Amino acid sequence: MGYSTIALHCVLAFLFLAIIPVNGDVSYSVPEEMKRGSVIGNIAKDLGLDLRRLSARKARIDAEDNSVQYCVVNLNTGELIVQERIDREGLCAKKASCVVKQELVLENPLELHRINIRVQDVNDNSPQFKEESLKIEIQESAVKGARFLLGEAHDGDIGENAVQGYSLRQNDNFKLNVNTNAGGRKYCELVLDKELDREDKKEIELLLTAFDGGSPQRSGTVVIHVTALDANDNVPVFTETPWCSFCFAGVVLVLRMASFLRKIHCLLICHTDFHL
Ligand SMILES: [Ca+2]
Ligand SMILES: [Ca+2]
Ligand SMILES: [Ca+2]
Ligand SMILES: [Ca+2]
Repeated sequence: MGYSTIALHCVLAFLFLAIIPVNGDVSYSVPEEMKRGSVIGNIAKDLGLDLRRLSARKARIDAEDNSVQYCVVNLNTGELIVQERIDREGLCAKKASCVVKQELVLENPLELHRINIRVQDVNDNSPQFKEESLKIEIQESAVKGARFLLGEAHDGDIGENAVQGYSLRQNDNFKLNVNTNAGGRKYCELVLDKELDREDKKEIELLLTAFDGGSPQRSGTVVIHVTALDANDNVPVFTETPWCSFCFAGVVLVLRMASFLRKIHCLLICHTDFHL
């Protein structure tokens, strides 16, 4: 195919698109995850179309740019009906605005209407930590006020439906400090409130909860295993055991016997000298 033929096709395609009348847009705002078969709105009514001619004009929904066709039009009622799952997180991730674009196509004469479906977030995700449990090792010599970063939980939802805060189950040694990073996300750290004593308690189990601001509220938890590492904070101390007591008594007895024998020996020598 030569360049001239391609150019001709391009021109024809352009002319074809140019002569399709694109009429007014229509917009709807719907919550994500509506059930299949749910009614988004009455598009025939909203566009002022003649309901009796929808079938004759072969009214149908097309997906713009060949993406998924999320809805269909009911030719009897003119209603726009959900056909595919509309998952805001899958479509738009963390974007603040999420719009699905579809088209209503009519024939005789050919007519297009753009449909913008604004997808509203629903609180259908709970905050989640990367791991089910965390392990932290802390020197028992760590001082009160020492901080240990815990990171953050993730929630696929946006706005109030995303993570709003954290809480730490009541315990003897730690408090929780919640900060906000440059991107506006909240993260937390453990703050040592009462110093550890490995000799008293080597292992401590904490429960950290992240919660969102949705309604109903959702939350996620992670167990934190804290291990107190040994510091050389004890001087050696002798302790009296039954065995040591026995040893000590034995030593005393031996010394006394030695003293007694020395006295006997002395008396014998003196006695011998007296007779000589
Ligand atoms: Ca969803
Ligand atoms: Ca959501
Ligand atoms: Ca959520
Ligand atoms: Ca120690």
